[in-house]
Amino acid sequence: MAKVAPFLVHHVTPSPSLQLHFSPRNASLQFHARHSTTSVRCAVATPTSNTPITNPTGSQGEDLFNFDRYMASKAVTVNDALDHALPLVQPERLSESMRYSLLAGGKRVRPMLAIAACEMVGGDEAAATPVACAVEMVHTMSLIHDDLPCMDDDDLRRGCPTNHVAFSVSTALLAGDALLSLSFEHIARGCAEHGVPADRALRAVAELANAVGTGGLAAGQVVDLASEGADVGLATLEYIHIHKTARLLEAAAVCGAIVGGACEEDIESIRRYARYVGLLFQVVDDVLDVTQTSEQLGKTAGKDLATDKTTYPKLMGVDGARAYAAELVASAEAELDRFDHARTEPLRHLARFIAYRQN
Ligand code: GRG
Repeated sequence: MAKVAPFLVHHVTPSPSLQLHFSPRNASLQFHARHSTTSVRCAVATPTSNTPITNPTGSQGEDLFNFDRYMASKAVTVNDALDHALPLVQPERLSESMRYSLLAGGKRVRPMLAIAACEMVGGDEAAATPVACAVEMVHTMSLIHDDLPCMDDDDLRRGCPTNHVAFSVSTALLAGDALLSLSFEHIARGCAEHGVPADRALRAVAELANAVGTGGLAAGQVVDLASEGADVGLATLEYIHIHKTARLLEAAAVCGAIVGGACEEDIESIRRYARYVGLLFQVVDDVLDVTQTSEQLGKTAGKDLATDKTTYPKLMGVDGARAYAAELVASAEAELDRFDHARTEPLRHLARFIAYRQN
């Protein structure tokens, strides 16, 4: 039924030689951003012995580039911009519900991808912020909908009751819908305000729209739901995750590159980088589900096992999934070799951050 993306086929068998064991880096960071009505707390967790894959170089702290500081500064920018993008308006129940999930302190990985890609190709943070926020709005919508009783039926997200538990199923559904439409409005208005040429804004809208619908989230979710209880193989699993997870990360990076004025070759390298990172994200997510607690994850842990869901650890074993993740980091970083090395630091570190994250 489903096809594995051609450029990923050679990764299906993980290489045992990549199962390296070095000390993980030991860095942690917490920061708070105070918003008009909502307190947002984001944390970069300190790796523990349950690290999904270990960092073979430990290099995140060794060079001059400080990824923790970069990430914290971008998250503050994005949280402030999201706060301003979504004021409390009438009817308050709808915007409260949207703000509840949007400002609930996610890792902001997708916005950071957009901004870092834009900066790597010579654009600036301000130009990328509207698309970065738009992608986070889409991501938040997908989380709200994913948690609904008709989908995953979850009651814990980012350590808090899910949107439909805190509000109601109908309000959560509408909050998701409203976030989706706000995302496109935000690109149109925000790009114009920041002097992003209209043709770039239009291209970013098309890229993001494709990642939401038949080219991404909705397609992946449909195949995922249809696969429940079935004996799913690696090709279908890869299809689901490339669409459900990787495509939105890809759109984030590509939209950042587009508004930053990248050439076609650079956009395509960034697309491949982000797709590897997106798949990596899901492989790590699957490993975390079986190695971390609900408290550490801020969502229900062990759910994949409990529901007998097909995951990378189930198909490859936990060590096999870790080795596959290590290969994906290497492939992602290789896509950055064509760019000036210093400018690639944020995206290289971001790939490693996703690989070694704890939640
Ligand atoms: C309504 C058109 C339409 C589409 C929605 C529900 C759905 C279709 C798709 C589900 C997509 C989904 C929830 C995929 C999982 C992606 C994923 C790994 C989420 C976790 O991302 P993190 O770890 O979360 O970045 P935080 O909380 O840090 O933002």
